[in-house]
Amino acid sequence: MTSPGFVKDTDWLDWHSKPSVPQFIVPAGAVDAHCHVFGPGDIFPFAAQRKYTPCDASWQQLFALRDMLGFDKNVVVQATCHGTDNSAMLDVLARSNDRARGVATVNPDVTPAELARMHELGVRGVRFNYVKRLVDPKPDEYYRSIIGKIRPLGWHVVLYFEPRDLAEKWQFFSSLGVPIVVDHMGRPDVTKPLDNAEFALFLRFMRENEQVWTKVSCPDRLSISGAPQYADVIPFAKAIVEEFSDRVLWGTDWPHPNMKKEMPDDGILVDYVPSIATTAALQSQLLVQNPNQLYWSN
Ligand code: 0GY
Repeated sequence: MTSPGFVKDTDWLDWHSKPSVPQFIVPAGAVDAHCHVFGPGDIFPFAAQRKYTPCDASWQQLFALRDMLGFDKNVVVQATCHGTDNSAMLDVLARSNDRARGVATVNPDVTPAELARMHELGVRGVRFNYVKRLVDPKPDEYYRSIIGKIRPLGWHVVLYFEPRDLAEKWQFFSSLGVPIVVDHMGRPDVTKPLDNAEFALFLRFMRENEQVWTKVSCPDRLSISGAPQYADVIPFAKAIVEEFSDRVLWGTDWPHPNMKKEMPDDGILVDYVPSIATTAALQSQLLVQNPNQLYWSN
């Protein structure tokens, strides 16, 4: 599952070859709002500056998973192994028959024409990644100049950060002036009590900034207790879903980059959803209304 010319990392775990069919039937129109593609590397080479070399994970495999899990649509987030070359992600959008939207990674040199083409194909946001094992840090000005270019298109910024980054970047993140979507609840440390200071800061960030949304995704990345329940993550995700029901999104994170111990079963991840969105109304907001509003309304 790796193209000639690329050798995946020795500790790389491939995506699950036979995920289970979920017991939970997702509502009609459900969106997997966080997933990626990798290559295939012989068609869409991985970036020279990447921090990992993955297996391939193609649009055909993504769409097959979407259908098997019962989802209607995908939001494909540019994976860091592709740097700022968004070709693989844009190719998925072009093939999706309007059933996929994208989040790109761009640098400040991106031109209005390139952004307009991306918008036409279905891109609705850019991702700023603060996780240092994935990308090298950039100054605030780098990101501000990108925001100046995407604002006219009505796009949002997806932020991927860890708890200490929020404390450090609070002022900057609070001043972006465009909608923000935070990946994986800002990666809370679920070994700490629910009322821990870092998670309280994250809740405050959402309370004080009404344009901030979050993905209650990736229990597999956060959990110590593990599958299938991901019991230690539930209180954190459930608290967010209940307080910010109109600003939450959910996604599989397929093909699950950089999992080091165990590859999650995507069917089990779908079965986790009712434990954090406990009513049909919350499930509908999380999986249908919210992502459709953010990604398919403009
Ligand atoms: C995720 C998480 C990770 C990786 C990436 O783009 C990426 O490489 O997002 C990670 O390693 O934590 O959301 O897929």
